[in-house]
Amino acid sequence: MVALPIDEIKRLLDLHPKSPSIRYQYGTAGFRTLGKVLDPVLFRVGVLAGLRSKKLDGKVIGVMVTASHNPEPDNGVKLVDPRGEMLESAWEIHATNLANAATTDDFVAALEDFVKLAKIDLSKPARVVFARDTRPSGPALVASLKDGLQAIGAETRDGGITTTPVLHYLVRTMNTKGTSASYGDDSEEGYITKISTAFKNLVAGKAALAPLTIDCANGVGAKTGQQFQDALKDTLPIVLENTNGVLNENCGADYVKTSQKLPPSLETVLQAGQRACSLDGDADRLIYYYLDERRQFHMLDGDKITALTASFIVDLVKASGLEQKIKVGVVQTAYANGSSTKYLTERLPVKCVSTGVKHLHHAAEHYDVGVYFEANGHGTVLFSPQAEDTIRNHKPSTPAQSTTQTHLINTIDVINQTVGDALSDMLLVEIVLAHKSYSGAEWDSLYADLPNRLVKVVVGDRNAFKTEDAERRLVSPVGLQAKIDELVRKYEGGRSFVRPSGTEDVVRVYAEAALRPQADELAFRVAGLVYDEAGGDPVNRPREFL
Ligand code: G16
Repeated sequence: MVALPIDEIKRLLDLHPKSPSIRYQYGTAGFRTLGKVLDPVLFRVGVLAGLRSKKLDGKVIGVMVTASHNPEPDNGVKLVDPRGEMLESAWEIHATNLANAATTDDFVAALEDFVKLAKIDLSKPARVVFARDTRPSGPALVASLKDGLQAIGAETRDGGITTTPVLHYLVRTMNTKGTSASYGDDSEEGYITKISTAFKNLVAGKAALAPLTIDCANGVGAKTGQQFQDALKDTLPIVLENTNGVLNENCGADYVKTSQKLPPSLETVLQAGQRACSLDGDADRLIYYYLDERRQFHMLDGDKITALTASFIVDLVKASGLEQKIKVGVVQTAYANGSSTKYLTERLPVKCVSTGVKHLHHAAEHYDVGVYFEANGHGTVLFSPQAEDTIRNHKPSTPAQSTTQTHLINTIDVINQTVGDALSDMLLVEIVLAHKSYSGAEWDSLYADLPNRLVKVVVGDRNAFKTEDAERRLVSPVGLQAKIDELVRKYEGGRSFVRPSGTEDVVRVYAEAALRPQADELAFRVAGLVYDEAGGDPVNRPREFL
C-alpha cells in the first residue's frame, strides 16, 4: 500500500502557513479573493489536484489561476476535470475543508481522512496541467501551487500565461491524445489552428468581413487575440484594444454588461454601425455591441448570442435533413432577459438553472445540441457524442444537404466545447453574421430586451442569503422574498431576484421592468430591502437605495 508522502507534504506546507482569521470558500468558479491572501490555498489546491488525478486513474487535471472579471488585486484558482469541464461539485466541499485546515497537522489529518473517504489509490500516477492569467500576483501563486504538486508527487505541465478556455482545451486534448475521441493537438498552436481553420472554411465564399474591434479587458485575451489576428489575417481583420492597461478597469465584458455602456477608451475609436466586442480578464466571457447612427449604444449580450447561434444551428440541422434525429435545446439562468426567454421558448426547449457555468454545462449535456450562455456572455454549445456521430456519418441526399452538413462539422470544430470561450464564441458569432448577412442592428432586432438593472449590495454575511428555484426566490432571510414580491407587483413587467455572488463578497440584485426608469427604481428599492435586512448602517445607506 502506497502512503501519503507526509514528511514532504509537511515540509512544503510549512512554507505556506494559513492565517487563522481567513475562511476560504470554493465558490461559483473556485476560490476567489484578494491575491495576497491566497498563497496557502494554492499549495493545498496543488495537493488536491494531484489526488483528483490519482482518483481518476492518472487522467490529466487542470488548474487555472485567475480571478477572471474581478479587479486586478483579486486572484483565484479553479480545478478542471478530465474532459475540460469544471471540477465535480461533490469535491468542492473537500476543497473548502482542506483550504481551511488551520495547521499543518490539521491539514495532514484532513488529507488522510479524505483519501480514505474518497477511496483514492495513492499508487496511481498524478498528472496536472496549470496556467495563469496576467495578474501581478500570478507568479507567486503558481510557485505555491507547484510546491503543492511537488508534495503529492504530480507530473506537471506548465501551460504558461494563457486564457481559461485554452487551459480547458489543453486538459481535454491531453486526455484524448492518440484516441478515437481526440479533441485536437494538445498545444496552444493546435487550439488556434483547429478553430481558425474551421472559421476560414465556414466564411469561405462569403462577402469580406468588416474589421472587428475587440476590447481585451487589458487581460490575457490580448495575447490569444493576437494569435487569432495572425492566423486569420484578412479573413477577419481584428483590431485589438485595451491590451495592456489595468486589468478589467473601465473595460471588459463585465464592465460593459453591468454599466450598459461602451468602455470609455472605445468612445473615439468606434464608428457608428461598426460592431465590437469585449472579453473579460481571462477571455471566457463575450459581450458584443454597436453604436447606431445617433451614436446610441446597443448591447448584444449572452442572451442575444444564444438567440443568434441557436437559430443558426437549428437551420443547419434542418437543411442537412437531420431535423428528426437532432434536437437543439437552450439553457439559461435567472439573469436571462425576460424577452429572450419568451423569444426562445416560442422556438426551442429552454431550461433555467442556477448561476455558474458548471450548472449550465451539465444541463446542456442533456440535449443532442445544448446551447448555453449566461446573460453575462459566458457560454458555449455542446454536441452530444451521439449527435456528433450522427452529423459526421450522415449520408446527405442532395448537394445542398452535403454543404450544410460540412458547415455543421466545421461549426463543431470552431466551438470550444470544454467551456465558455470568448474568442471561439466570437468567431461563431462572426460566422452567423456572415451567413445571414446581418448587421449588428439586424441581429439586435431579433427581440427587444426588457430594460434591466444589476446592483451589488455589500453585506456583512452574504451566506445569510439562501435561494431556491434556480436562484429565483430567497428562502433566507425569512420574510424578505415576500417583501420583494410585494414591491415587484407594483411594476409593469416587473421581475426581480436576489442571490449571493459566488465570486465577489456581495449580494447581487437583478430587476427588469417594462420601462427603463422603473427597472432602475425596482432594482434600487430591492437593493434597499437587502441593505436594511443585512443590518446596513442607516446613516451610510446609499442614496440610490431610495
Ligand atoms: C464566474 C462563473 C460564471 C458566473 C460569474 C458570476 O464567471 O464562471 O458562471 O456567472 O462568475 O458569478 P457570481 O454572480 O456568483 O459572482 P467568471 O467569468 O468570473 O469566471
